Amino acid sequence: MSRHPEPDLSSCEQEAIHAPGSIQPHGALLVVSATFLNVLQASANAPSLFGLSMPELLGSELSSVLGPEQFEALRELGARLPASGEPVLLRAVRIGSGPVLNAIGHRTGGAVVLEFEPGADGTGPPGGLHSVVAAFIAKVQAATTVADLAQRAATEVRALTGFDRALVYRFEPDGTGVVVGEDGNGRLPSYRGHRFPASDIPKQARELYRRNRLRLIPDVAYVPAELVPALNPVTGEPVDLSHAALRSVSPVHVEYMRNMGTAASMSVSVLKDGELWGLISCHHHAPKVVPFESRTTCDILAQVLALQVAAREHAADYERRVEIQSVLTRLLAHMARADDYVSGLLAHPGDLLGFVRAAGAAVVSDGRTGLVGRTPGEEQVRHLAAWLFREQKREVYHTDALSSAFPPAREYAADASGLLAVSVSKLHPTAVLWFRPEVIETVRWGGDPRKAVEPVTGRLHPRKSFETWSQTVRETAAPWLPSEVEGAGELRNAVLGIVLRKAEEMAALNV
Ligand code: BLA
Repeated sequence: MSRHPEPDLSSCEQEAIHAPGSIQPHGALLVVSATFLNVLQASANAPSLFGLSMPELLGSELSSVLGPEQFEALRELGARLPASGEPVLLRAVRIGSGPVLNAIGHRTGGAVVLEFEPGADGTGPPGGLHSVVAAFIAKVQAATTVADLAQRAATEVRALTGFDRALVYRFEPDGTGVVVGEDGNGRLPSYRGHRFPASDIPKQARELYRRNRLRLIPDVAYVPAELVPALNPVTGEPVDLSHAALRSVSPVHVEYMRNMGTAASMSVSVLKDGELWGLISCHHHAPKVVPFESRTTCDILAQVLALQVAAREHAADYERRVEIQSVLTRLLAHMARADDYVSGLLAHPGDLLGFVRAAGAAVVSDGRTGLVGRTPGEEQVRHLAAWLFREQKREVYHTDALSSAFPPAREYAADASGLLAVSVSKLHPTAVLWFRPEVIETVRWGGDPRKAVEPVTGRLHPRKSFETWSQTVRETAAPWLPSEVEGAGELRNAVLGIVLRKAEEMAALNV
């Protein structure tokens, strides 16, 4: 089975999830003019909240809906809403004798979206939310690995929100996701270490989650409340709810959550260097609302996690680059001292292999093949190099699954599933090849990824079972790091310099 089984998702990715035209009804939403004066659109559940009929609500000025005092306060705060569209908790409001609600506002297009949702329940953590953040910063500084960081973040977010389970979910370069930290009370199954297909969170959802870092589904059994009228009367377009906390979620995802046996979820984006690194994803067996203040605190924790992850990854990358440069310097010296660079490289196997952490290496030059460490046979290496010269136009080639690109490599997959190769000269076929052995990996998936999507009558459906499904991945090696690939490129340039100089010397001698 191929390493990354992925079904065709084009129809998933096309759903306009940012503008569903409806909301989740645990709160109510008004789209008002930028001046705050007129109500342009209202969610179908807003009339009962405000004690007005829909025509009254839509025909009203906001001041008469909220009462003059609350209106003035909201308008003043609303005038300062950021143009970026970031939602802001404006203030608590009370409509008639109803409960206290949080009024949250943000700008979208030329309008303002006001959301009214259940407020703080008075059960915040002792010492306030800032003390949670301060304590978390101290804890993550003590963490030694990214897994440790992720674990602490999961524990903290669960402690803060009371969800049954909190997962830290990291995206891999191929779009799949791995649960790298988890905290739970045992009520929902554990997915620690499990991998999930890329299709579980399609492309446009990831893009949305990069722009808006938080989403909440308090009750998956909700009946959406439509916006009335469906189109914004000023623009004639559906209103963009990308930043709305109440945005109705994709029906496919609702089905996914039901299949998974979860009644409520919240997920917070973890952004590293502006990109979506992962999510902190929380679930509950029963409906659950998380107030704005706690959500914001979770967002801060997620960003602290991201900064710490970035700091550690950058430090590791820097260390590796320094190491590569020092080995490169030694390799250059070996080449300069030897009669020819091939012997210079081969005479110092420790450096040649350690340079890119390879188990074997080969230097192929003008029909000569030198091998060190764990490599395929000489004939096989020559055959492989000929393929590289013929098919691979790039000067630096790397793969962690050689047999997928070059099937004859199946024969020696145990020794060489990873290949990093630089071709120096086409004229006198010269190349340096590094090999990494096969690492047989057992991947535990959260459900069979070949059944990630079930195409039933026109619309795609998510899978029904999330039972662990183990896959044995063969003929792959530990991936090459960007610093190693770049280091190999630098070595190539140095060798090229030597080869050119030699060619010039030969030419001069011939004159
Ligand atoms: C959204 N999918 C999501 C979200 C998560 C997952 C966390 C964000 C919304 C939320 O916080 O609940 C996936 N949930 C997971 C994973 C785990 C989990 C991996 O608990 C692991 C433990 N989903 C499918 C298929 C499609 C799909 C086949 O399985 C498309 C055809 C779509 N998922 C989908 C869409 C969204 C989504 C469209 C966006 C929902 C929205 O924000 O409107």
